[in-house]
Order: sequence, then C-alpha cells, then structure tokens
Amino acid sequence: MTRDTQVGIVGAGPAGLLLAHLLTRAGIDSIVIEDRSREYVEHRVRAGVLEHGTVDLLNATGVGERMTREGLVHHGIELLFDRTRHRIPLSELADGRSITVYGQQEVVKDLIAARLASGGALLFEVDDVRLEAIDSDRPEIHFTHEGRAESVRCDVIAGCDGFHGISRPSIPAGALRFYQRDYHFAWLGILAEAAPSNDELIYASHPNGFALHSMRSPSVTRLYLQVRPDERLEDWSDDRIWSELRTRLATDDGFDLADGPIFDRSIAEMRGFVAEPMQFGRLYLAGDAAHIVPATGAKGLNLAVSDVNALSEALIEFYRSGGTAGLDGYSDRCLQRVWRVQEFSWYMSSLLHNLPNDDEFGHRLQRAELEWLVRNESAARSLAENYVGTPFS
Ligand code: FAS
Ligand code: PHB
Repeated sequence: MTRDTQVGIVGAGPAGLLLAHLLTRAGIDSIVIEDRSREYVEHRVRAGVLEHGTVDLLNATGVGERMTREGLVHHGIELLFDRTRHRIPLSELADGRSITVYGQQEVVKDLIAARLASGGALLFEVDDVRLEAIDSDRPEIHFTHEGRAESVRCDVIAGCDGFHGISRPSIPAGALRFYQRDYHFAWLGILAEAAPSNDELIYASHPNGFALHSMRSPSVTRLYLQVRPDERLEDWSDDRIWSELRTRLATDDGFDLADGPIFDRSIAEMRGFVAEPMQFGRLYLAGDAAHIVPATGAKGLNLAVSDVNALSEALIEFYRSGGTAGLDGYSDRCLQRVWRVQEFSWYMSSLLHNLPNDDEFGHRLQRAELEWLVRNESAARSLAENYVGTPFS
C-alpha cells in the first residue's frame, strides 16, 4: 500500500514524535514510522534533564501537563571535589532560567499519547526501512509492516532515527563530512528504588573517576559511574556499584548516599559526533541521527528538541508561503547550536572525568578550573547559562 503525506518521519524518539506534534498543530500532515514496539520505546531509559527552552516548548504546545505535575524543577546543581560540595545557583546566574528533571521515556509517553489522540499516523514495529529518491521533490520511504510491503510518498523526509538509524547512511558517501571525538570512557548508569539523597544533581570529580547523583522522582534515584569503555556489566555486582558510588560521592559534610534495589542498569560509551550538513536533498536529519554528545552536559535530548523546533518552523514557512529560506538555512542554524553544545559537553567531560593518558599536570589543571568555577561568578555564570540552555535562536 502507498500512502501520500506531506512529511515522512523516520523514528519515534523525542525528535520524531515532537516534530510530528508541532506539524500537526500547524495543520501539516505527517506519518511516523518506528521499528521498535510502543512498549519498548516507552520504557527505554535515557536522558532525564530538560533545559528551560525544552520545558517551555512542551508546555506551549500542550504536552507539558504531566511534566509540570511530576517533573522536578531545579535551580542549581552541585560540584563535588576534594570531599566538598559547591553549589552553582543556575537560576540566579542565568536570568531565572531552570532545568526540569523528568525522564525521557516520560516525554516519549506524553508525545505518543498526544499523537494517538490527534489521530495522526504512527506505525510501530516496521521493518526493512529504506529511503528512495531523497534528492527528488517526492521522496519515498519503503518498509514492511505486519508482513505487508508499504510505502510513503512525501515532500520531505525527516530522519529522526538516531545514531544507528538508516537515514544518515541513506545519504550518498561524500555528501556529508563527519567529525568524531572518542572520550575513551563510558558511564555505568543505574536506576534504584531509593529516595534521592540530595535535592539537586551532584557532579563529582574523584581520583577513582567521575560520578553523578541524579534522580527521576521522590522515590527513584539515577546514578552514574565513569568506567572504562570495555567494562562489562556482569563485573559490577550491586555491592560493588554502591561501594564505588559511596567512595566517589563521599563528603565531609555528612552527605549520606541512600541505596535501594537496582531495577535498571546499562553502560553507555561517551563520544562526540557531528554530521555536516544535516540535510541532503529533501532528507533533513535531526537529533542523534546527526549528532551525539557525551551525557555530561545533559544535552542530547535537548539538542534533538531544538533541531525539530527549527525544522518545524522551516516546514511551516514552506507550506504557508512556499518560502524555502528556513529549509535552506536549517542545517547552518542547527549546527551553530550543535557546536556550542559540543564544546560545553567537551568542557564538562574534560573537567569532571579522569581522562585516559592524563598526567598529574592535567589533574592540576582540572582542579584549577574547578576552583575557579566555584570562586569566580563569571565562570559559574557561563556554566549556568550553557547548562540551563540558551533560548532557541
Ligand atoms: P532516539 O535514538 O531517541 O530515537 C530514534 C528512534 O528511531 C528510536 O525509537 C529508534 O528505535 C528508531 N529507529 C532507529 N532505526 C530505525 C529505522 N531503521 N526505522 C524506524 N525507526 C528507527 N542524554 C542525556 O542527556 N542523558 C542521558 O543519560 C542519556 N543517556 C543516553 C543513553 C543512551 C544509551 C543513548 C543512546 C543516549 C543517551 N542520551 C542521554 C542521549 C539521548 O537522550 C538522545 O540524545 C536522544 O534519545 C535523541 O533523541 P532522538 O534523536 O529522537 O533519537
Ligand atoms: C540523568 O538524570 O539521566 C542525567 C542527568 C545529568 C546528566 C546526564 C544524565 O548530565
């Protein structure tokens, strides 16, 4: 069966679902196809920090109600080194802007509910997806669904299928330039049934490596440990995880890390990646399909949101006035923010992790920057403004 639509969207992650939502609100038709099940995408544990601009966009477009009810608004973060915590007052330093802690899978659940309520097309568990005629004005998406061969004909394809999707590889070799930075460390992340041990996130720099105390709700804690990229989960018993977390999050101010049953664990390698341009013909890449950042700056999800905000504005201009300035400028507009965020994520990663092959001189430089951050307001303000996110340009 062949379906005709205006925008074909590959991938039902935050980028694809939010784009479909923004287009539907503007009366633009779209079809979203996803190769995993609804159950899988609604329970996939990933990011948890929403920038101020992301929160505003979700609220302004009518999908922020549960986020506002269940999300945790934070006005600061803490940096921990030499057993001492230092608070960075984000909102004081960044014009009152804040972050909201709300799981990515909750954002995905809210967007899927909105999509189904709008009656918009959303197909799960598709297979054999391939893109054709992406440099024509009527590109096509071919796939199988429930055993039947299907295709979508559209004006534009939005490649929102993540780093391992088929959109980016569908672009002819040589048409894109790739920029990659391997950080040679990974994060072991857990979710535990334990009340968070602090009201705000704690980013810890420790001789054993980085650690992060985050959360998902008043009863669920999210914690991360820097590990080697080749580390295996089976080598980390619950006891070993908790004892290493206690070591790296130890302070002299009586902070005590509460533990509890671990119900989710994963290891994610940290890297920086950018594909330029984020467009080829009528195929527009958004989110992880075009760029990856290490999670230290909590930017992955938020960058995907800013991409589709820009793409939806460009498509609304295209369908309302026929103007293509927005579409032609989409890649440059996004890449400006992508490289700002890459730099901030590199800065936070280099500041807080034990970098392989780093020497004592390097450790002293990290210490000097940490001490400068907690002593100098302009340095702290720069971190705060980047962390809460600058307004979408
Ligand atoms: P996504 O990867 O979320 O979504 C792409 C969708 O496309 C998926 O549903 C996928 O199943 C689908 N898809 C793939 N191939 C397809 C095909 N051929 N056909 C149809 N559909 C296809 N960020 C943080 O800030 N904090 C974190 O702790 C954090 N943890 C992360 C852990 C992991 C393992 C990963 C990979 C990322 C993490 N991130 C984190 C970053 C994360 O939040 C991403 O930036 C965010 O998911 C990007 O959203 P999308 O671009 O929508 O891509
Ligand atoms: C998370 O809560 O998952 C989280 C928070 C901050 C980060 C990365 C991940 O920098």
